[in-house]
Amino acid sequence: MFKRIAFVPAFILIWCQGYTQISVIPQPTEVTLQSKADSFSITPKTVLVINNSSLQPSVDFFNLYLQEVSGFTLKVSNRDTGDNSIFLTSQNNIHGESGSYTLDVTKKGVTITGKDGSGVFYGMQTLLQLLPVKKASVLNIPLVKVNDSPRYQYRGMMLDVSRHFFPVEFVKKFIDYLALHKINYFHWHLTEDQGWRIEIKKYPKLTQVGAYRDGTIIGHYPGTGNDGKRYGGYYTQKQVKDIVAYADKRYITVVPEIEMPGHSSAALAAYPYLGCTGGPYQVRQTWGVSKDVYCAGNDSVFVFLENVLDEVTALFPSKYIHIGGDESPKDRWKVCPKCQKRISNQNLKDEHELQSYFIQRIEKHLNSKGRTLIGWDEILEGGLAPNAVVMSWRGEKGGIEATKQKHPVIMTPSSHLYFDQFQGKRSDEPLAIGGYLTLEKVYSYNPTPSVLTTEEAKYIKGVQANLWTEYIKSPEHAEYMIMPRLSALSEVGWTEPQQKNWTDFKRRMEKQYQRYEALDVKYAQTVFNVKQTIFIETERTLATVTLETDSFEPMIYYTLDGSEPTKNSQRYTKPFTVNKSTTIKAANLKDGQPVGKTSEQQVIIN
Ligand code: TNX
Repeated sequence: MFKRIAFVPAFILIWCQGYTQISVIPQPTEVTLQSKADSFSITPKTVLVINNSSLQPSVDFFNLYLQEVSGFTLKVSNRDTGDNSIFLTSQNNIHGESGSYTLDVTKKGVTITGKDGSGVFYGMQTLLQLLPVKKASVLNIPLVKVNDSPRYQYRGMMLDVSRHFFPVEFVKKFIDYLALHKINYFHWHLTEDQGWRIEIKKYPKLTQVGAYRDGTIIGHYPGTGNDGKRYGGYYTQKQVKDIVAYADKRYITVVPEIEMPGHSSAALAAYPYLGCTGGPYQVRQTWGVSKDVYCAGNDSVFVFLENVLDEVTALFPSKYIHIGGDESPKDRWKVCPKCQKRISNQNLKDEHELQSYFIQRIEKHLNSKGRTLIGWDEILEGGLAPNAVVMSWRGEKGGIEATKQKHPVIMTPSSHLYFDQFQGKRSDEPLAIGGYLTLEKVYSYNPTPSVLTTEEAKYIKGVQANLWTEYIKSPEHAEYMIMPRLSALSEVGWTEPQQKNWTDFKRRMEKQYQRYEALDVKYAQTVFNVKQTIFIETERTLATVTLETDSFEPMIYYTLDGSEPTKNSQRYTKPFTVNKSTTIKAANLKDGQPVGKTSEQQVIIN
């Protein structure tokens, strides 16, 4: 972080900047601070220079950010005007994979050299993080040299827009957040039991019928009733194209997910012939898993899905197309004459092999269009489709198995990367699906399991976090769930393990919170809450109390008499013991004021 030292020589107050450490997230491969005192000043006179119009998206993003955080923009030129410029160029001899870059800040100017367009973009993201976070017309940045390369080529984040619908404006904001974190895949979960969200011209009822439900359960599943309110929405193909182009300018590929054979109630409600029983079906109003799925014995289901996928591939240039594949019960298939006939005609062993037949048939179609199928790890059951990519969500088991079968894998285990879980103590947090996923736990994740051989490890293509939205109804709540955990994800996907360090990450996050605030992000402040860990001895005569937060160098104060902690209370420095029953109240104070929530815990001693 930057330190400001004030001194007063002869009547004039001069602020001199002293740089000690910088705070870039994700942590780059190599950062060298060239000077503790000198800096380069970006002013409204500084010029952005690009020698190739393909780099325009990087300067456009730079100016959008600068306008938002600092209140001005820079002129863009295609000629180097000498000093006081930020020069962006791409050269494929830069060391490392796609996305690699070098950044060089001298007293005279800045040079960003990317391996490719995305490398330039990421170099520019790093430069944005060197800016002071406040409105000013002179922005001093430290003289640094950065060499940087991503660890994985797939760094993703998923948004479920089906359980709850999010407007185009928010989807774009979400994409901006990914861009700021050097994340390059936006997995867009577009179809579900509770809503079909993408216009398909050939099947208008998918959105006329499938995009709306007549109510939603109240509270946590199974709920305390139904609100009876019609709910829904969808994206037109025009909006989809606009979002794909928006993401493309941020070097983000949008991977659409069209769920099959399960999680398809909305499509069945629109076209009941797609199910085994012929319906009627309902756009689901509760969460969980439905037994009604696409019929695997009916050829017209494949005609339908292939037509849908043809419209989808026309909208999304992504090489990857996600077809879901998760949580598809076999109940209907077991008693469906058409499904049973398919099993015998195709010499399949059981319904798992029927699912594998289903996915392989879809894969053939996608492959014929030059696309690669991604599925959740259930697609392993009954045999993996020959060219499929596996997204491992039920832990790492499926992912590990897929690497042994030489299939590419994206790790997204629910244990570490499901951002729909509570990020702090349940009573302090908004309703969530369950679980407990702190910033530290996300940060600790290593997508390449240590049990893999070097050869197997090559199949781990990357990592993704998911935001399922059963309990997330508003953009503000979605922001709260992803921020700050997205910052931890970015470092998990980008930074080599030997460069990662939890304490230093917490230090760098202090600056990141300021950036969030400058961008008006409604981030969760749970990291500032004091967590109490109490260890009670077997005889219950003594308890050891540890107080900590997920923030850097907290100032924790506590009381044992039930009163609110203030700066005059006991300052916590190390674990302490109590030998009688008491209530421990602890708070994290910044400039004497509490940050985060005060925590309270009762200890019973015999
Ligand atoms: C499982 S993850 C699901 C989703 C739910 C999620 C809730 C996956 C492939 N399926 O349908 O929303 O759990 O955490």
